[in-house]
Amino acid sequence: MGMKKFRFLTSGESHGKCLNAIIEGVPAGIRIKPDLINKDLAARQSGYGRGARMEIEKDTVEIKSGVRFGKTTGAPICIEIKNKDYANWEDVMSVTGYDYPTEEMLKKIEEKSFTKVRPGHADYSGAIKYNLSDLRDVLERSSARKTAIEVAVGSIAKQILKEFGIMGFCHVVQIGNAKLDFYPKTYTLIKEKAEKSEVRCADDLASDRMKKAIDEAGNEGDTLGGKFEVIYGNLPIGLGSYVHWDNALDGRLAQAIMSIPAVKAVEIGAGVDAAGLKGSQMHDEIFIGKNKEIYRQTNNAGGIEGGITNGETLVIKGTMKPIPTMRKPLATIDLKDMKPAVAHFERSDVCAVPACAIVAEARTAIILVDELLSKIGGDSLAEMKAHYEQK
Ligand code: EPS
Repeated sequence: MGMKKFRFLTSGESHGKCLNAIIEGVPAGIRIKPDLINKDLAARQSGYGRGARMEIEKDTVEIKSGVRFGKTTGAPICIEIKNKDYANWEDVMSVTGYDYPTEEMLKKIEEKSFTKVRPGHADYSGAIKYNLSDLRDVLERSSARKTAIEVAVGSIAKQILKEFGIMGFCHVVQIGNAKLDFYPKTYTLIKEKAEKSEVRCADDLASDRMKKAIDEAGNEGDTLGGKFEVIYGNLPIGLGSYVHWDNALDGRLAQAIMSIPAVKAVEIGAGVDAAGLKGSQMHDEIFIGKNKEIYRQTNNAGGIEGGITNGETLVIKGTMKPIPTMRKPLATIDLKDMKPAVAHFERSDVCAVPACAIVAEARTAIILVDELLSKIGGDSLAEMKAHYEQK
């Protein structure tokens, strides 16, 4: 995606040494708290239905450059998360070949190679695109493990946004067929309740139904998808643009969230329900209060009109498909001999919707901070704040 001001690249494999990122465009003077990054990383790891890998890892960030005495200096920031599981994969994920491999090493490498493609994963198209014969090479980078470092980048973006009072959260509204029917009245309540739930859902009864659905799917060797919401409040009016399609904020957010592994749909505000509404039901009427303040009573636009923030709360929904790595045998082909086969299974999650919501919250922050920096500019927090006052 064409980022404008806040740019970053990540690298790393699921079972390689580490995941890392270099971030550029962070103004000087921003206080970066590693504890807040680690809190987001822990949130991404949590959630009922996660697999055994999450018991091995305890994702923590190491800031390697660009921060001094707790504050950004304006230099690029390098961050790293170590894969604890690498200790069990050193031979299989070795960067160099072996001149004298032991029998044991060869056995391990062979054991971890696979050619039976998992329908729904990147295996088949990835092997053909990159001309790879061992699907291990596709799995390692296509794995959702890489979203850990994206959450760390997003956490830094969130710390910049917080300087301007812009805050967000996410919550789960559906897992399988279990839905959140009754929303707590305020966003504060939704956030508080969701953070206490094992499935990040703001209603206890719905949480129980979701957990039950996960148990049932897990017992059958199956997996479940679902739906989540990302909410950001206190946004200034004017982020995004109607002038060119690639600058429309709804378009940029949709791209950022659609490209999270397993996401199949993104909605803003009323989203797909807009199809059945009349114009008079859909559009959020504008009123002026006693003190000349402008307010609305509805937010079907989800905080964006004409591709631009309109000062209302940003509401995005994302839909995640069920994870394609599953114990239940799926018909497929073996690329080794092009014969029918049963798909490869490697330990996996039954459901990762709560984790996906955390990734979406992080990616939203990345787009919002990029838009904020593009709008107001500034090489330091002080300069940004001065510009923000004048906006
Ligand atoms: C993940 C780590 C992975 C998977 C999961 C997400 O770890 P491992 O493959 O070692 O079990 O648990 O990835 C997938 C299910 C997938 O299909 O990509 C993580 O850190 O989020």
